[in-house]
Amino acid sequence: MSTLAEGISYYPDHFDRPAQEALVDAIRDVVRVAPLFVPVMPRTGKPMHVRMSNCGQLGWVTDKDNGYRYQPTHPQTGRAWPPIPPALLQLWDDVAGFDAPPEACLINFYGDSAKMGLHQDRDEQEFAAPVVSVSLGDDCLFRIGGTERGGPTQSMRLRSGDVIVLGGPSRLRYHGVDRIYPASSTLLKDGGRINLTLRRVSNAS
Ligand code: MD3
Ligand code: FE
Repeated sequence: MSTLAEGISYYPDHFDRPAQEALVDAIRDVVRVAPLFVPVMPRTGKPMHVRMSNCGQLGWVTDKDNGYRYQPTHPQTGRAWPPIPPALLQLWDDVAGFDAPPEACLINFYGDSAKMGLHQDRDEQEFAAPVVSVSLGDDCLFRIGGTERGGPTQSMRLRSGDVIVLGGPSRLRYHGVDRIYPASSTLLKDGGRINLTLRRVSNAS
């Protein structure tokens, strides 16, 4: 583990190849029940580049009319999200440093040309809990700034199996994904990148 800044712990190659394959299998089981959907931005209805799904008691969704929010059901099927796979609950216990378990696991799927603009994660009530991110598949160029829009940013390449924990004063930093490096990994047969983010949404205390 290396500390990249206050509240940012980086675990390069935390999951070995067999563990990555097991995670992909678990996520494939999730998306069979809770299919990937194309999220659209509030008001404009502009589609995002990634496709998304969730597992856990709550999932992050967005649409034109109702905006960003967490809800217990899939926006298209109306079904409850599948449970978070045990290996990811174990990861949270191992690295989050937060007592209460995660309630949501957001699944982002990036195709070769997908990216995600700089944004803050602030749809949760509980900012004391970190966000735990797992990268699977192709490498990406991840960018992180400060807590104000327009400040300086730093970039780093995230690789399959990497885990990064964003907490403390870094919890509200701007961040995004500038690009994917197509075919940089052989993990996903059809290419692309999966990012999993484990989140505590509600305030237990
Ligand atoms: C820094 N996902 O789902 S994960 C997101 O790779 C999101 O799909 C990106 O941003 C992805 O919201 C980045 C790393 C990450 C996640 C949450 C953060 C970095 C963060 C919260 C605060 C600061
Ligand atoms: Fe984010």
